[in-house]
Parts: sequence; structure tokens; C-alpha cells
Amino acid sequence: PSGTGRVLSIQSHTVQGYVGNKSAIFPLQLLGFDVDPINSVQFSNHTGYPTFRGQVLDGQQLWDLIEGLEANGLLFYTHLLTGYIGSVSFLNMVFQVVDKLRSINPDLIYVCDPVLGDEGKLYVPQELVSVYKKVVSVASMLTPNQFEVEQLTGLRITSEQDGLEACNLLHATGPSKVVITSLLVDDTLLLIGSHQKTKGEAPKQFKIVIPKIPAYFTGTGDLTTALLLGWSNKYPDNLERAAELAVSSLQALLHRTVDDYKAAGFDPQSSSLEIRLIQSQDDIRLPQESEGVHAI
Ligand code: ATP
Ligand code: PLP
Ligand code: PXL
Repeated sequence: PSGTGRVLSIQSHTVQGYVGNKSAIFPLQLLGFDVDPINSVQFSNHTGYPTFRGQVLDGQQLWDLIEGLEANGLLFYTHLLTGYIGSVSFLNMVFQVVDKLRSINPDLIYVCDPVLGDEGKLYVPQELVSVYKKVVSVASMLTPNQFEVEQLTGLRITSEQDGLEACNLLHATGPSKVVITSLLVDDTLLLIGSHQKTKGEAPKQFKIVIPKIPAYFTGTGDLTTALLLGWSNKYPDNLERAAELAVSSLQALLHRTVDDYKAAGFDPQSSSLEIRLIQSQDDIRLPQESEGVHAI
């Protein structure tokens, strides 16, 4: 595959702030991709604020957009990217979209962030979990967090070894690339990657110890998945490299975010921070390998 592509990105839009499509489109464009966003919701702001207002797209409305594109011969995509999805009917329709896109491009890469929850809590309806198991079977790359891996595999993940075994299970169900984007083991934050280059063979596995920044951010999971899509398209046989580049960009961006809040006299530990995405464009385009970020 060439270094670029055309991505259909089905995610949230927020008027203010950077989550969902707002945190994925710009970085992918910086990495050279054409990005066609479908906004699964349009909200005033992310749902972590005291209140939010806006509209939700339903499955039929998603399909309507797909049919409009198809009618004009505009459905050729190299990648499909999906993130937070709030309903069973919408997720079922995404499953059909994968099928439709692959009927036009059999080599379509589907990058799926199976957003279910975090820190032991679901933020989607419970019924979504079983629908995701079906969707995972058609994904090329999966980017769950620790909690999401547990939900999808039924395993308890409390060690690096558990994480690697869960990746093996997930490969058996479909995706050749699995990245557990955050896994906390003994106060150490890990990313675990696993690439099964040939079906049925042992995957190549690695971890990255992520220097933990004492603050809480929203939208970083969505940004991570977008960066992993971008860099693993440039390095299709080197998931370690792709993950190192993604984590390096994130480190720089998160430090900039914390520094900006501090400079404005704001305590960065008092609430969830909005990431400084636009200000970090150089760190996205040309990540400087940060000290201590290596795949091992
Ligand atoms: P998702 O919910 O989308 O599946 P996730 O829960 O793993 O993903 P985050 O917890 O936001 O999403 O983490 C994604 C990435 O963001 C991590 O791999 C890490 O690189 C970075 N990150 C997020 N928060 C921190 C932090 N406090 N310190 C250091 N890195 C962080
Ligand atoms: N909190 C809520 C209510 C959400 O809907 C989401 C959606 O993804 C998140 C948190 C996750 O944020 P992140 O992708 O940064 O993990
Ligand atoms: O992944 C973050 C996210 C996506 N979409 C919406 C959100 C959030 C986080 O709060 O509110 C609508």
C-alpha cells in the first residue's frame, strides 16, 4: 500500500473541543490522508461536561449517506475508521457498511476502536457488547483499552501476560493487528501491540511503557486510534514502529496541554483537559522520539 489513502471516519462531532472526528480528522489529514467524516452525533461539547445538547444520527440516516455516495460512484475507500457508537441499530448498520465498502474495495482496512467504557464502567448500553463481538470479526485492526478487552474476551486482564493472551484470542476471531491502548499494571501504564502476520501463526508482540502524566484527558483514545491507523499504513509490517510514533506524538501533545493549562493558572489535575491538538501539529507530522518510548 502507498503512504496515503482515503478514510471514511464514522465518529462523533462536537462543536467545541476535540473528541471523535474532531480529534481524528486533522491528524489524519496532516499525515496525508483524505478524510471523509460521517458525524454519528453532533453535540455542543463532549459528554463529560455538566450538560450537552445536540442530535444523534440513526442507522437509517447513516445508510442514506452511504447510498448517496454509492449512487455517484464515491464509495471507494482504503480505510474505514469507527469510534464511539451509542446504539445497537447504528452499530449493526456499521457492520453492513463494512460489507458494502469491501464489495467495492476488497482490500479495505477497517480500524475499529470498540468503545465500551473505561475503569470498570460501561458508557454504552450492555447490549452493544455482543454486537461488537460480531463487528470485531470483520475488523483489520482493533484498539481496545483494558476494560474493553475484558468485555470482548471475557478474560480478566491484570498483567502484561494476560494482555498478550487476550490479543491471541482476538486474532483468532478476526483482526490481524490488535493494540491495547492502555493497560495499568502495578501503577505502570502500558500499551500492548500484537501483529499476526499469517493466520494461525504466532503473532509478533511488544509493549511500550508509557510515561504517565498526572492529568486526565478526553479524546486521547480517539487520537491514538487515528495515529495508529496513519502510521501503520506507512509501516504496514512494523506495528512497533507505528505505535512508537503514535505514543511519541501523544506524549508531546499531552505535555503541551498540561503546560498550557498551568500557564493559564489552571490546576491540570482539577478536571478533564481539552487536548491542544492544533498547537501540536508539528509533533503529529514529525514526531520526535521521546525519551523512554520504545517498543520492547
Ligand atoms: P479508548 O477508550 O478509545 O479505547 P483508551 O481508554 O485507551 O482508549 P486513553 O486512556 O485516553 O484511551 O489512552 C490512550 C492513549 O493516550 C494512551 O496510549 C497514552 O498514550 C495516552 N494517554 C492518555 N492519558 C494519558 C496520561 N495521563 N499519561 C500519559 N499518556 C496518556
Ligand atoms: N466518557 C464518555 C461518556 C464517552 O462517551 C467516551 C467516549 O468515547 C469517553 C469517555 C472516552 O474518551 P477516550 O476516548 O479519551 O477514552
Ligand atoms: O471518545 C470520546 C468521546 C466521543 N464522543 C463523545 C464523547 C466522548 C467523550 O466524552 O462525549 C460524544
